Amino acid sequence: MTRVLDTLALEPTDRRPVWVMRQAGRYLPEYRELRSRHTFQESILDPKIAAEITLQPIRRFGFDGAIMFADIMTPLEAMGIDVVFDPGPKLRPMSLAEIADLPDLDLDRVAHVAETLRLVRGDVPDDVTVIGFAGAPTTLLAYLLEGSGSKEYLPLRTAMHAGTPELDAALVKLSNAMHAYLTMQVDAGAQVVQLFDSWAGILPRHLLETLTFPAASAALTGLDAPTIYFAPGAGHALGSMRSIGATGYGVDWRIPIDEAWVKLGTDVAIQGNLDPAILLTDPDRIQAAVTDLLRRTAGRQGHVVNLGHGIDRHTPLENVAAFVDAIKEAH
Ligand code: 1CP
Repeated sequence: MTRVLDTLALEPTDRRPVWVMRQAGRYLPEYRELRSRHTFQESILDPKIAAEITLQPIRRFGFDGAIMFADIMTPLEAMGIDVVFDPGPKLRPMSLAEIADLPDLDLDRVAHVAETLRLVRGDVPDDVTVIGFAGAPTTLLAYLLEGSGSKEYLPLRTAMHAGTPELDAALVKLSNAMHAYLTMQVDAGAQVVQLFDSWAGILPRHLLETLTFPAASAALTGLDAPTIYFAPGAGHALGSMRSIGATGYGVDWRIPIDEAWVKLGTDVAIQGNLDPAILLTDPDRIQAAVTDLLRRTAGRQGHVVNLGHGIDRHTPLENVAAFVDAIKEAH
C-alpha cells in the first residue's frame, strides 16, 4: 500500500500524501526544455517522453502521486476526432447526434497511454502512487459541442436543459468510452484514477444530479481501483455528489475543506484544496495556508493534499518546494 491508497481507504498514514494537479507541465524548466524539442501531441504519443514528463515532478519535489502525462482529449482522438492544441484543445464543433454516432473507443489507438503507465509504474519508487485519469462525460461533451474551451458553455447548458434522447445517447457514448479507457489504464498499472469534470460546475444543481453525476458514475463504476471525482466550481452540489460512488472527491479552494467534507460526508476521502494562487505568494504565506489546511482536516483519516485546481505555469519552483516540505514536515 502507499500513502495515497491508504488515505483513500481511510486508513491511517505517517503523514498526509501530497501531489498537485498539472504537476507535469509548464512551470517546470525540464518540461519546457523537452517541449522545445517535441510538440505537445508528440510528447503524449511517445511513451518514453510521456513517462519522462510524468516522472520529472516526482524527482524534483518527491510528490506521493505520479499522474500520467496525457490530456483529457487524448482518448477522443481514438474515437476518430481530430484535436489540435493551441495551447488548449481545438476541434470541429459537433452536434449531439454526431457525438452519439461516434465510433467506440479504439483501444489500439490509446495503446501508447497503456505503455506510458507501464513505464511509469516500473520506474517510480514503491511508495509513489501511479494515477491515471480521464475527462468526465459532461466536460468532454462541453468541448465536443463548442469545439474549444469557453467562458459560458452555452451549447452545453442548452443541450442539458433540452434533455433530448440525443443528449442521453451522447452521454452514454462518452461514459462507455471513458469506462473502457480507464479499465485499460488500471490493467496497465494505474493504481488510482481521477475523473476530471472541469466545466460541470457551470451547471445548475438539478442538472448535475440528473445528468452529470449519473454519467460520471457510469464511467467509474466497476473499475478495479479506487477513484477520485473532481468537479471544480461544483460546491453547490457537494451534498449529492457522493451518489457517483467514487472513493474520494476533489474540492476547489472556494469552500473551506472541513465544510466541504461535512457536506460530502466524512466517510469518503477528500482531496484538495489550496488555492493555486497561494503558490504565487511566498514561503511564509504558503506555510500559514498549509497549517490552516491541515488543522481543518486534523483528527480524521482520508485527506489527500492537493491544490484546488491545476498549478499555474508562473509558479516559482521554490514555492512548490515550500508547499511539499510544509506537508512533509507537519504531523
Ligand atoms: O503547451 C503545453 O505544454 C500544453 C499545456 C497542457 C498540458 C501540460 C495541456 C493543454 N494539457 C496538459 C496536460 C494535462 N492536461 C494533464 C497532465 C497531467 C498533470 O496533471 O500533470 C492533465 C491531467 C490534463 C487534464 C486536462 N486537460 C483538463 C482537466 C484538468 C483541469 O485543469 O481542469 C482539462 C480541462 C484539459 C484541457 C486542456 N488541455 C490543455 C489545456 C491548456 C487545457 C485547458 C484549457 C482549455 O480548454 O483551453
